[in-house]
Amino acid sequence: MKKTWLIAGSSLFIAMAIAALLVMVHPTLAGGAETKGSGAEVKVDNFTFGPDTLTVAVNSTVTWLNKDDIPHVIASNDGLFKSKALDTDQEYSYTFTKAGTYAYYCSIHPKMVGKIVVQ
Ligand SMILES: [Cu+2]
Repeated sequence: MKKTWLIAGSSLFIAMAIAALLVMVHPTLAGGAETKGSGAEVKVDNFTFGPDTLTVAVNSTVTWLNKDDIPHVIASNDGLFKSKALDTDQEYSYTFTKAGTYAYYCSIHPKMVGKIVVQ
């Protein structure tokens, strides 16, 4: 009886130690309390950005994923960020460290426009 408790207790301790270690090693888990949304995705499909307006918290990383079978380039209107030409299933990420509204477009197809609102 006593031995069973000892085994249960030590395996619980090991599980907690592993959990603590994971939080320390994994920055997105550890930073979860400070930055609300740490990651968000915009899908590029059928010549549109989905969603065309995305609202994220400061220090969020936005990833654009190209699901079209033709290349697209993610370029901010003010030149803050610009991807290389993204082929199918390629992605581009940018981390927004300041609040504001960031308009962007596809430099190959300038009619494709979107907005990232950082607050
Ligand atoms: Cu394009």
